[in-house]
Amino acid sequence: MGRAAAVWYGSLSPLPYEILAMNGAESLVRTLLASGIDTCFANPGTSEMHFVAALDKVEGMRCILGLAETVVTGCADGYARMAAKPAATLLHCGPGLANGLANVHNARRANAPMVNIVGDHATYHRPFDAPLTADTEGLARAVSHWVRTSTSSTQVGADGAAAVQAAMTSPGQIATLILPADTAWNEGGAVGAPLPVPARPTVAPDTLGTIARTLRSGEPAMLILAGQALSEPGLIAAHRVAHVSGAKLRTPSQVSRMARGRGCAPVDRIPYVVDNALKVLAGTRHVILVGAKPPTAFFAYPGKPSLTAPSDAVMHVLARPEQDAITALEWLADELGAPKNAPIPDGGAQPQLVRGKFEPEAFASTLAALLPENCIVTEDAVTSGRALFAPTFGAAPHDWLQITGGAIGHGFPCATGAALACPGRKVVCLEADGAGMYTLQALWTQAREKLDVINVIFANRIYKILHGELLAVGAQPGRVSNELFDLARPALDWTKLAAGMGVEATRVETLEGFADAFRAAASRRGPFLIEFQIQ
Ligand SMILES: Cc1ncc(C[n+]2csc(CCOP(=O)(O)OP(=O)(O)O)c2C)c(N)n1
Repeated sequence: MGRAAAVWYGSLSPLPYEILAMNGAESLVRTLLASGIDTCFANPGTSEMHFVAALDKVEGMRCILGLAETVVTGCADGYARMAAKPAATLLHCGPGLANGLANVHNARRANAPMVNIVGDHATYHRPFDAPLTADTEGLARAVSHWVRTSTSSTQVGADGAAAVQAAMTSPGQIATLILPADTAWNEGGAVGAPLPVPARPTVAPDTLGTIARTLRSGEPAMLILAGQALSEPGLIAAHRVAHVSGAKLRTPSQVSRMARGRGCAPVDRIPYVVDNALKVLAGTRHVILVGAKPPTAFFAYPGKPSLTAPSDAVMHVLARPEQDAITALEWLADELGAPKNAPIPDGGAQPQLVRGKFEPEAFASTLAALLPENCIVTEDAVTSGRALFAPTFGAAPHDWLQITGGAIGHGFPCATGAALACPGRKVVCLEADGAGMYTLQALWTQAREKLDVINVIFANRIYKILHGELLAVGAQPGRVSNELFDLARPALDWTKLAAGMGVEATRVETLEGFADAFRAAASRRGPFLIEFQIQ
């Protein structure tokens, strides 16, 4: 292959080096690297072979194999939430993308940026309707903010740069680039220069003024905080607003990422159970959304409302998810005359280790006492996670990531991606056993990459939540429902499942056993799994 002058596509000036003549795949790898993407979670097939070969040829991209596509996409979500930039995923044709959709959906709900590269049949092969031919664009559109199919190797670099730009656009978007095999293997590739990312839009002064007046009225108000507002500066500013105005603070039932622990301003979430959510919001006259959506029940239940705020409450938008919520909150706090150092409420009593059987509150206190300083918690613990949020405010400082889109099977891959994004931090993955079975292959990736993750499995051997949901929708339990919600026949053995994927594991049955196992896992490096038999 002869040498050629660097070929650039885009408006920014080229990097000061010469690039060999290249195919489309190589131009894409170089484009991603030039745009700051250096991690690729992958599960490739034949149509992606040239992209894989390009990854071999070009240095700088960390490639991580996931043994199921929903592991790949869940890893990219966890990575993006912690790195605040996208990873690339590499997926195989429509079916590979389809396997990964559930966790792309969760990422989308978290406003996590993601660049999916989906290989597909060569353009001229598509009309023959070979077995893997699918409506790849259609599948991509269902979960992506931006979708493009490259049409020529000469365009692939520019398409890649546009995909990164779309993904990085506030508040973080899903960009899916479909790469027909011939656009990857044909020569003529040109590296796409990084495209400028639009700045976060600011909140209009009129909006700020209106909300300041509303808060001055003294009528009962609640700020619902999400996204950027749940970062440390966002929470401090929100607390100043609450301190001076008397407004209440809450998060939605699920948070994509929240700074928490001792010294951090604690804000509890709106409960999942509709009746409890209605109680929390009762009496609120003004609901002020800060990067959040109007509070909505997770599901409809006969006779219960969809919206959980009082029907006569006025809905205000202080900041849309893509807007600069931190500056808006700080402005509001200053405008209302809040002291800069308004006291931050503490996170409650010092957490204590508790002994005995698993009980949600007792476990929460024990976990709070054990969480390592500066750890990252990923939570997909379903019913076992319901009591964890507030009692862990008094733990050591940490970040808390939750499943945001309700598609269970998020915790393991999210933890895996977060650990890759933050190699110096311990990750604690709280996973329900039913949810864990969707993506347990992520344990293998943790072992392979020697990631510092403590996985805690709540082994109740049942789809517990569904027993409650059955009654909540007004249906009656019976033989079939009991059978469909049962995971005990045969019993899942998580210590063996983990061992089979190279992750050391132990089983505990008491809180003191859990504390011992957790401390031991926290004192060493590498992945570990604790199966907490709770039933
Ligand atoms: C992708 C996906 N499939 C199915 C469901 C429906 N679903 C919700 S919770 C649940 C079972 C949860 O059981 P488990 O994870 O063991 O938690 P537990 O209820 O026992 O706390 C299922 C199947 C879902 N939310 N997402």
